[in-house]
Amino acid sequence: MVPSSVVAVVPSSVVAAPSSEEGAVVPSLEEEGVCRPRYHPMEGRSTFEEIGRSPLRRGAIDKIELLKPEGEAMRPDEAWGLRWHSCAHPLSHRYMEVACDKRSLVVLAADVSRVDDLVELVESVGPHIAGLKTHVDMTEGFTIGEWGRVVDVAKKHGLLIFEDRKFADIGRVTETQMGGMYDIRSWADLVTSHSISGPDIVDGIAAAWDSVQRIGGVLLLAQMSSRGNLLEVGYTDSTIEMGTASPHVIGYIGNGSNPDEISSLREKVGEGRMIWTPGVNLSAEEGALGQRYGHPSNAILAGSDAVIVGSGIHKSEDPVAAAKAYGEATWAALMSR
Ligand code: 5FU
Repeated sequence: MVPSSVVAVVPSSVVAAPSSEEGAVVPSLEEEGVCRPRYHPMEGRSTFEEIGRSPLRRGAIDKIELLKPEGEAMRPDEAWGLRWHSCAHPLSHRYMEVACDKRSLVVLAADVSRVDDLVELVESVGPHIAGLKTHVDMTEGFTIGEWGRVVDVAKKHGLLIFEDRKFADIGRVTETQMGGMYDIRSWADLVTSHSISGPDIVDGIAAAWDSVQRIGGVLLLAQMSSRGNLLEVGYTDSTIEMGTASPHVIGYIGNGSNPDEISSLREKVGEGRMIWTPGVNLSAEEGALGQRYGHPSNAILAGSDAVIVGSGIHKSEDPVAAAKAYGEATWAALMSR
């Protein structure tokens, strides 16, 4: 797998961030230094690390010819305001740029079990989405070679690939689970993790990416959308504390079905991390097996940066029209917040 060349512009004054025990300093984009989050296996600590200085920040990010919906792309700093300037993780900027190019804050939850169907779905809705979320372990007859087709089609449409693995084990085991038959470390840009086992899980994930010379971002589950979940306010607060201390944590999963919960999460998280929200559907009825839904516009207005939409798109009679409708609703909400 080709090593990632994704970088971000951050102030050089905060590049040598302290170890995760001390809490990492979260950089902002006020100066033109280029850095990436890095796990140091020998020292067992994580820092932001300067890797050069360049005025050509956009040029440093993988260039991909995007198939875009009609309309002029907006400059991401204008569209995202403080979020653009405050988020330090390089992949957060990549996501925000793609969202501007596509005029969509939709991450497709591609919950289909055949690679052929997955590729066809992403190929068709690609121009209207900004990210691709997978559950690789639902793939029937998985082979890493076939999975390469999913990676290719995501890249073709400029999409970050987000494996919603919801890791929850100790750091060492999680590092191993990033490899194995699915080899998540070699193709996923983002993964989800629970915080239940403590902060070392994040370094375990980062160590796995480091071992294949890639960087990635972790979304910690601070809230969930499912009925009766046990992620109560105290747990959410501790999760944010854990995330704030690590340069690898790009942001949090919030409950997209409840704008009040999203607003409260945003207030606690501040501007420096992403909040991505599942539990979103244009027809906000109850979903299957305890899933709850809210409206995409409300989620974005409440402070979410990406709505994660599954059945609202892949179960629709016209997935392209549905993806377009979700994209338009989320973009309009971003423009008015
Ligand atoms: F962390 C979470 C959560 O709290 N709720 C979720 O629904 C993740 N999800 C994922 O979002 C879930 O695993 C599905 O892949 C997706 C939602 O799919 P839906 O069809 O839009 O309900």
